[in-house]
Amino acid sequence: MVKILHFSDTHVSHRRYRDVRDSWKLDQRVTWIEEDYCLGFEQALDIAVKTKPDYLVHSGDLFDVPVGRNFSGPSEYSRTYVIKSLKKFFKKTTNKIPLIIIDGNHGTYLTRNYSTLEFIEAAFPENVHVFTTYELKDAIRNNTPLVKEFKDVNFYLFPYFQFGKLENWAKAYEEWLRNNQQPDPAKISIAVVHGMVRGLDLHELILQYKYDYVALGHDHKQRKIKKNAWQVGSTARYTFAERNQEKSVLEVQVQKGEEPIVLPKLLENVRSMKQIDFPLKVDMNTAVFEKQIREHVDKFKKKYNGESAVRLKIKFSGAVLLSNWWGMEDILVDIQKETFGDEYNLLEFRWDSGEVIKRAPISYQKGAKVHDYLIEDPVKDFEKYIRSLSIENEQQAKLFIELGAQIIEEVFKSSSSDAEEESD
Ligand SMILES: [Mn+2]
Repeated sequence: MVKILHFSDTHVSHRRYRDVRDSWKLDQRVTWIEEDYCLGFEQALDIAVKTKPDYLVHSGDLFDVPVGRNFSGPSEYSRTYVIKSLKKFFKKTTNKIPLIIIDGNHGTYLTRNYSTLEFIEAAFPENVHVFTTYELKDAIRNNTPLVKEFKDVNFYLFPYFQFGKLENWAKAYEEWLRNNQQPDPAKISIAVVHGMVRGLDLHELILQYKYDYVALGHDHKQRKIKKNAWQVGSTARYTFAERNQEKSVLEVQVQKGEEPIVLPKLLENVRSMKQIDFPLKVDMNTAVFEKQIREHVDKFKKKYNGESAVRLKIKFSGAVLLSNWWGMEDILVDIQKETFGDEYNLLEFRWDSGEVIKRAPISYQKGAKVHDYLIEDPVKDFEKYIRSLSIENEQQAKLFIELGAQIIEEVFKSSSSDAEEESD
């Protein structure tokens, strides 16, 4: 039997810049939110010290950045935190527990053959075994295995790769998988994978082969996929979709040819995230709106304390007059400013009106031209423009807005990482 401790999606160095209180945990060093992801990483290591696994396995997205076209790397604070935590961990466990880490979709430089995991391996060459996306690409090109062999166990590594995006990639990936990555029938065989969408970034064969355990990452919600395959989930809440999730890591006892015994180990210190669902009505005026928003927000009226402060989001639905909405947004900005004072225990205050139907006011319904818009936020401006045309068919209007947004995104695409709901 081998015992592993499985964790993933630590997203260390996740930082938020907009709609958050300007509040440092350590002055000019780290904010509370950035520290949350450091803590998630460290808590997992603390559990590993207690449970003493034979191997520690991280299924990807150790660092949050770089990601996609955002080329900024992890902060010096976070890098140092990771190195210090690992140093402590290896010391407490007398260098006996190897750490295996694969690349996720976060933490690698998209068009460059470099991963942020490399400096970790460089710091602990005896203890840390890193497998990067570009090593995977090399393995596919050269038709060679991506396997780490130990005396008692083989690890089959599957760093993040969207093989399903192109037909010839899918073919090459499957061929490589069949030739090189099949479990050894004589040895405990564990697959480590970053991916969740079958046929796109998670290959069906990985779930079909008789691995004794499949350690999955990428999905932030913990779930059992098959009796031998688990998504462990993230170590800290990341998007507001995770607001009600408890977080844990998995102790897994793996026996050759038997169903693994999987024991979740709860992470105790996880930041609270709350969402208020707020339906809007076309006849709602700004005074009523302000009163109702304040009633919701007043529930967080409590002396500010970074340790327990809440991340809050208001999710709007329904329909509203565009002219009223502009006033409502001004009110939200004012309330946001207030809640970032010391009388509210809030760390973040944001709102999402993406699904709200915004109807143009009468005065805007004639004579609008597209070049009057597209100034501040081209996507939002284009939506305002389409709304100003007062198209009766809502589906058609939405289609125009979506198409316009896609085109503008392509043309104006920024490298900002601060989109509200990012991918896992
Ligand atoms: Mn991911």
